[in-house]
Amino acid sequence: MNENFSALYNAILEGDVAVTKASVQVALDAGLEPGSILADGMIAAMKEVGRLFEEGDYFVPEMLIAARAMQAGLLLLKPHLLSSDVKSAGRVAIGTVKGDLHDIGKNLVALMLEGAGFEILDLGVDVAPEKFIESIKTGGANIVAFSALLTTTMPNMKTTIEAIQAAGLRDKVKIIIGGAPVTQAYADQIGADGFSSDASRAVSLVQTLMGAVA
Ligand code: B1M
Repeated sequence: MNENFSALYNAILEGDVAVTKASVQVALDAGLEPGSILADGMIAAMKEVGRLFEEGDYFVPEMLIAARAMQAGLLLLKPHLLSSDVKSAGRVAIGTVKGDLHDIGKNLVALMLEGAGFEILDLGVDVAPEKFIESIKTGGANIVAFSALLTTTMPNMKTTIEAIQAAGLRDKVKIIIGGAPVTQAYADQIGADGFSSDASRAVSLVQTLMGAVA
């Protein structure tokens, strides 16, 4: 753990919203880089939460309160991660696939894309294929992004691509996928146009693909 962020890290582990917010503010006031506060303080803590869950030391309620603290800290950090003078570079519909309720990673990807000038249609969590289809048909999405955190919900990425194909819309959009269990090999296997392992790589991926759809 990075010593600069021990208070923040521990506050997220304990799910303490007030201390998380205060620690983010202290780090910002000290001039620490927002990207580092996010990666070395906050995401590092969520990784540890996952490890504790795997070890059987944490259960779902602990994961849930840690996630709440993370979201509260992210809200404070958001304006510092976004740059203000960017024009719309395209429209991205993003959602966590059906059956999956994890949204922190998806929210981060949306935040980074927004910061890079993309318009975001955030479809939320547990998103059915029909909702992704609507985002293309009536929402005007150029790119559709799926997130999944569970090995059991990853197959819904494939189902959603098949539904988009069946609706005759596959050649209208680029589809990208991501989330902890997702890999480039899986993206290739299900016919997605791209995969990204993290939020900042998602930005360069979308920029490249927008070049391809523009
Ligand atoms: Co869940 N959970 N969870 N959980 N949870 C994991 C994912 C798990 C790995 C924990 C573990 O066992 N170590 C495990 C999944 C195992 C597996 O399938 N391989 C797990 C499990 C089992 C479950 C439940 C089944 C537990 C249960 O009920 N018994 C249950 C499922 C509920 C459901 O979805 N139907 C469940 C529930 C929950 C909570 C609701 C309590 C909570 C989520 C709250 C919320 O999201 N609002 C939760 C949490 C917090 C986690 C962990 C601890 C943290 C996830 C997180 O937010 N990480 C997680 C353990 C872990 O990930 N190590 C775990 C921080 C976030 C920034 O990272 O989401 O990976 P991540 O996003 C990254 C990249 O993946 C990527 O960019 C992001 C930023 O760089 N990325 C994309 C993500 N989406 C992308 C999309 C892109 C591109 C990149 O383009 C489209």
